[in-house]
Amino acid sequence: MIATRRTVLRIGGVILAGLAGTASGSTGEAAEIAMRGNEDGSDVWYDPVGLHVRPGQTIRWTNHDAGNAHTATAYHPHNAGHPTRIPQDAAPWNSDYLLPGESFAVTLLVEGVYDYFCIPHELAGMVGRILRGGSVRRSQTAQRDHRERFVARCIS
Ligand SMILES: [Cu+2]
Repeated sequence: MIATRRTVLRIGGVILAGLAGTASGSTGEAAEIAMRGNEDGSDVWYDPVGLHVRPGQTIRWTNHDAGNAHTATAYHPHNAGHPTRIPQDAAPWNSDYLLPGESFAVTLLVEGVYDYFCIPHELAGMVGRILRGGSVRRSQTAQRDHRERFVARCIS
């Protein structure tokens, strides 16, 4: 059997539903990222292109572009041999193709910077970045350690 593009997309949708389920149990309101494109399809982008999320916060991409299918795919060797641009211990994700109106969600367990791309539109510049923050207490500890190191360097 030759899989048509539509069949592949439909299979993608089913896998998607399973993956979206893994996002349950997270806390707080989901952070929304829209997949957009202009009317003639000459420009495509994530909106916002950069995003800060709190620990446990779910990130949800939704395709608001009536003219294109898009993906949200982590920069990682598991995704078509791309370089790793997510934290070392973090799990890569790939939404697969989202048709207009479809959504995909993840919750990032490891703090750090995550870069991701759209498979068919990476070279058109459809890329995004997420900063998954740490806890406020951790951040305060890191700040204090940094200040102490800075002071120690200044007085030595
Ligand atoms: Cu795209």
